[in-house]
Amino acid sequence: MADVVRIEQREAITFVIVDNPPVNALSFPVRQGLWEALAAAEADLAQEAVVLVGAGAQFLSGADIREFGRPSQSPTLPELAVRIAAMSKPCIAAIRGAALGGGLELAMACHYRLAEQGARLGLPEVTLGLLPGAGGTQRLPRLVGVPLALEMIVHGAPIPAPQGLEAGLVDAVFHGDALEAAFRFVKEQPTEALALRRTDDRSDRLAGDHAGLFEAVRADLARRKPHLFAPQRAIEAVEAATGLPMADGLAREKALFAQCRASPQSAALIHRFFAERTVRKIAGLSRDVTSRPVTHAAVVGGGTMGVGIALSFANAGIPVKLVEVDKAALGRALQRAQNTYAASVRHGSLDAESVERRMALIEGVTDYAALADVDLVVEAVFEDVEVKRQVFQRLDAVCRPGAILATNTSSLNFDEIAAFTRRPEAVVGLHFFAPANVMPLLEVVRGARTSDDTLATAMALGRRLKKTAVVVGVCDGFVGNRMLFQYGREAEFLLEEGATPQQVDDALRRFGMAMGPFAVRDLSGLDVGLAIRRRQRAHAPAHLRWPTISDRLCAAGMFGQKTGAGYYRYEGGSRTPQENPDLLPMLEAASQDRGIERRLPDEALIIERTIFALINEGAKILEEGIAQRASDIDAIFINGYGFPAWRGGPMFYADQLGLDRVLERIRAFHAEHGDWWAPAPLLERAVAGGGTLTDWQPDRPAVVPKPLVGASL
Ligand code: 3H9
Repeated sequence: MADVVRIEQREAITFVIVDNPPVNALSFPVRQGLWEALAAAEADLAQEAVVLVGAGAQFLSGADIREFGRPSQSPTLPELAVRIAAMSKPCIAAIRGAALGGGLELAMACHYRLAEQGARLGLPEVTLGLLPGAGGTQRLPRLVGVPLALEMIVHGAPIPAPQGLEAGLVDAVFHGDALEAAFRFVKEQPTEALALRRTDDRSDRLAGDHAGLFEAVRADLARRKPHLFAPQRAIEAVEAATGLPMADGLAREKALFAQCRASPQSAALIHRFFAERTVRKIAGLSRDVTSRPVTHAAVVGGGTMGVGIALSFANAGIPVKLVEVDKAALGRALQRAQNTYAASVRHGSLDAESVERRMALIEGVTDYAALADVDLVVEAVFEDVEVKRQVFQRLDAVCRPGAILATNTSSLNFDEIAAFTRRPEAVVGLHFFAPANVMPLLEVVRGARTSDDTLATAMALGRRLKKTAVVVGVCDGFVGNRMLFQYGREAEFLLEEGATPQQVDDALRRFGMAMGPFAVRDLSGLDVGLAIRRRQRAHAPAHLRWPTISDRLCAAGMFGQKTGAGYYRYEGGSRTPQENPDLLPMLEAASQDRGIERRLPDEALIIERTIFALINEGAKILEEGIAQRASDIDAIFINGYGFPAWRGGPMFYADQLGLDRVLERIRAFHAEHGDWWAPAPLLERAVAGGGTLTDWQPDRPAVVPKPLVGASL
């Protein structure tokens, strides 16, 4: 038997222990080991019950996702679940940590389930573009009823053990050791032998007419997540449980699972799963590097961004000092924090007690001397290099040696900021995305002199703040904003050529973007980018032509939602975009200035012009070493820019489309629209060599900080 599964016996109980670090995924050797262990327990006449447990922190975290895409090997998970269900001796799952996907499916095939108080039980397959394929869609509704089963399977969120107990998913909740709890459970049963209580034979929780519920869930999904393939198939599978005998239901589940597994969405979502974990691997960082503890933090600047960052710390349980220039500004900042929490209470995502606890972690201060003992400070002041100089020099003077100084700059020269201090090795960029307490992305900027332990500390902090932290090198806009600039520029050019904001936004939303580019600009304020655009233009080659619509709107005082008009009009403080009648004359004037006749582009062209601009810039960023790998760029776009996860991110999407096709269009755009579209050499080479962006490996081991394009920005 494979040593990832071992057997221990205590009296007449066989414990089958899965020990497959790090998370007890059900890889082939585990399945094989389980199969053999079950057979051995069945054959041993002295043994009366079998307990399934996981060694380490998790019970079983589901199928080994790395095996998807390879031919399946018997015993498969569905076979194993059927084997467990048919055991002639009672099987008990004793769950500590996570019982997810195939892990919970095996537990549901068992005759009894016990869960530790803190355990989490779920079927998250839809997050991988799949549905539960080892009987989960048939057994969960039999145990907990159709409404909760649908909820868990269609949305994929795990439930805590106590809720599982209430719902009938588990039979008892325990504290402490799983083996001990299972032993006691068996011994304390009133009859000598536990009944073989098979989930498959149950139908009581399936009773009733659920047609209306299925239709409502279908319609809700179609409205809220219109692109997603797997959740709709998952509904069909659960529906089968209510109308078909077990064996037929399992067959239906198998067929629907196969459809999902073959879908491009599943490939993309699995890519996303690994991308979000691979970001933690920093090439060139010695294994000996350890992160420093961050027990006390500070944020300088109580604007929207600074407060959002302070809230992130408080949400993670880290005491944070919020620095403002005077009492009045501090009062406004703390009020902003309080208001944000009050909104969470209104929406039901936080209770008043948690708010009180978290607010108590935020201490407002106006004197930098209060920062003498903090471990890390995040600067979030106005984007002006002189202001930053003053802040960093003061921080450098008051903060203890070894304290990390981080900047949230999104557009200034990071290395220049680090050089304002006598500790550039302890300076790192922490580029949060607004609203910082909500958005899951954190770009961690590694400057020319950032030390390895500073970087490791920043990455570990990102994880504590529950962010997807991605290391990026220094350049104008880092990874995300630099790529977004190309995307936005093309979107604006499309307007000058004849499109309307609505048309472009709708096309990109149908493509799957969370919001269209013009709605985003109106939300963040067109004036925000004005200074950046001016600076970029001053340093760009003179022959490049720039779009003019944003500037025309700004000149007319239309900065977006905050002024009631921008690319759209917003009536009476509403956030609902309506056509802005003042825009059309600007669009016409821009077209006239360029001497072009306005014509509506088709949707495919809108997508290619914007998304391929992202891809081309992404390939340049990769080659420059600003991002470590293509999947890091994908993680950035999914977590920070509303790129559809089910397309896997822009780089994966390019690979899926075929890089030759992408390059052909980029070359055509280059010929038609000029140098903005100069094809990335990496793309040219990947096409010539038949490679993909996802598989591309840099020649050098780590993110190499690059000097900024142009002079000091
Ligand atoms: C399924 O079960 C299908 C069935 O219905 C039907 C089949 C027929 N496989 O997340 P972490 C790796 S679909 C392979 O940082 P944590 C992960 O890549 C499956 N590898 O840990 C990382 O590797 P590395 C349904 C996996 O403690 C390392 O483990 N199940 C798997 O923060 C640590 O991961 C799921 O979707 C896996 N299943 O969180 C559960 N899981 O160190 C997916 C993890 O090289 N897993 N790895 O970067 C999770 O949600 C979390 O990993 C878990 C632990 C909560 C378990």
